[in-house]
Amino acid sequence: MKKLMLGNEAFARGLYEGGCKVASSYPGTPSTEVTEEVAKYDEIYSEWAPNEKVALEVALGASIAGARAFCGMKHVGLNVAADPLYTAGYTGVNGGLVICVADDPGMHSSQNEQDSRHHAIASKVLMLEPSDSDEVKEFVKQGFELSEKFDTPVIVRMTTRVAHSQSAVELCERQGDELKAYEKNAAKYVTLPANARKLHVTVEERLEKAAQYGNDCPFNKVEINEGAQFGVITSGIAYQYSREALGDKASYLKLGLVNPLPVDIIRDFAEKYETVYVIEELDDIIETHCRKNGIKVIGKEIFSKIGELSQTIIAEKILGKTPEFDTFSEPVPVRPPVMCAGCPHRGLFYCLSKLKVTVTGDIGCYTLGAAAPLSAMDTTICMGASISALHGFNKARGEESERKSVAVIGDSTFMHSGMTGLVNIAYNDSNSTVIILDNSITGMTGHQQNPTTGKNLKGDPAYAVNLEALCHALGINRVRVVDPYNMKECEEAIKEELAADEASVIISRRPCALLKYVQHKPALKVNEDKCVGCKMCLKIGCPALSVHNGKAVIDATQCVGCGICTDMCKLGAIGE
Ligand SMILES: Cc1ncc(C[n+]2csc(CCOP(=O)(O)OP(=O)(O)O)c2C)c(N)n1
Repeated sequence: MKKLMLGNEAFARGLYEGGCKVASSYPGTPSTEVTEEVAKYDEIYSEWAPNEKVALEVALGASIAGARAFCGMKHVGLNVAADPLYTAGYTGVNGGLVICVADDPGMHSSQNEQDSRHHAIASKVLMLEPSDSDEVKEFVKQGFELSEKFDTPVIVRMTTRVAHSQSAVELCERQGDELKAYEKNAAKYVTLPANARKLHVTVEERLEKAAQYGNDCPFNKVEINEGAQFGVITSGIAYQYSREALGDKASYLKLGLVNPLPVDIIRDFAEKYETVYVIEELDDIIETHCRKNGIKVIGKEIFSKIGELSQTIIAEKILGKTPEFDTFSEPVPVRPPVMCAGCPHRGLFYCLSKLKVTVTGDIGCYTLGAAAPLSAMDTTICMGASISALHGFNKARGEESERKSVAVIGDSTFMHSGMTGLVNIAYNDSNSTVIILDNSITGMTGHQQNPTTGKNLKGDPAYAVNLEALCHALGINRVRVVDPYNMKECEEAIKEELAADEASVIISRRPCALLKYVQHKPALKVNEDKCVGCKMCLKIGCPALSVHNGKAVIDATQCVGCGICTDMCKLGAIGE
């Protein structure tokens, strides 16, 4: 039977069919749906871990115990999980271990554009790269076999377009879910230097063998077209773009096993053509491999390392012509991301903006506090960095900075990697003020549960971390809770904690306005007789508010009656 599936849904299907028993992940666009789909299969134990390092360690533990296991994340998540990854390459596996890493060329929803193939090369583990949903499912399934055959974790690299596009997938039965025997094997799993030195030799031998295997394996395919004018070496979504742009004018070497890269099959293919292009998104990894092996190719001298490729780019660069497409006659309006109407982060950010404090920010919906008109953020680096960067900022600039700087971090991000920064503040004694924006959900990635929300991945009741008690336990005496819909209370709390002579935490607590259980108030209305069109209400950047013909207007389809704009209007022109 065939079914139309998103790449991420097909990934989950591959895990199911491949006999996966344990899955542990941390959300991150564009990888999140893989684990959400896995949760629908009762045969697989699945969970959200607090971060990617924990998730990979859980999956590796399950693999060593003899189960086929999985762990999923976005590209930057692999940086967090890099520590266990690099050593997992040495220990190898027992049950097959498949890791999903989803790259985001074009940075649709990411803070950088790193190419995860570098991690596969550096950690010396195998990497597969599929180019449509059916291939995703097959590669994941076969990834377990490959993992067990070569005794290594196998990373399946997704990119936004593969993860979030649909194509037909052939459904098969589940197989391979028998638990393997676990036998204590310290030489393999205890990476003391004496063991690790031997394991490193094994790793190098394994890579050699896998590169040989790549010359004749189901993942790497040659497609010869009679009369082709040139050859194209490609992988992943770039293969689809190339096929569409160049059709039968080219022959193709489509690489699915992208680490380690084979030599012979590439050389044999390249020898057939005078001109050979390497078409790959982001970095020049296949191209450099070719050059290293004396194979003449054209790559990044015509294609950029920045952003996504497309059919148009490939046609323009290689054929010198722009393909014609049917387009909408009206241009699609630009919709920059904004905090939603009723977002609990808004009131707090307005206070920070009004008080002109320096804000070391973090990653979540609240990063939008950096955008005008709130413009209340000075830094955003990576998850967790707000708290540690504030500490560094304060150590560098001393009391003058401690009195006017705060860190802001979401509840999920605090659980992910904020706690260690807070313990550092307590331990290394800076008078820093941290604001935890507790909206009771992982909002940015689409409402995943986390250890503070009281629910697990399946939505069942779970232990809920008490943030106040946790902050106390980490060494912070001053911990207080405010309601971000109450701007007066927020402003006073921020002023008091900045004036205090010790480190403090303010928990700004109100559930995300989009959560199903949140009851909304009726939409607010503007009293046109009182409104003078001063635009004070627009300073909070609410998408439900605009000014037409000199009067404020509230879009009743968006307004949830949070009342922040009511507080902004000194003339009392906004109310129920
Ligand atoms: C290392 C890493 N993993 C995952 C992500 C994807 N991501 C971006 S923000 C975020 C969490 C946001 O949740 P929270 O901190 O609760 O803030 P909210 O969006 O709810 O305001 C995640 C998982 C990322 N950017 N970096």
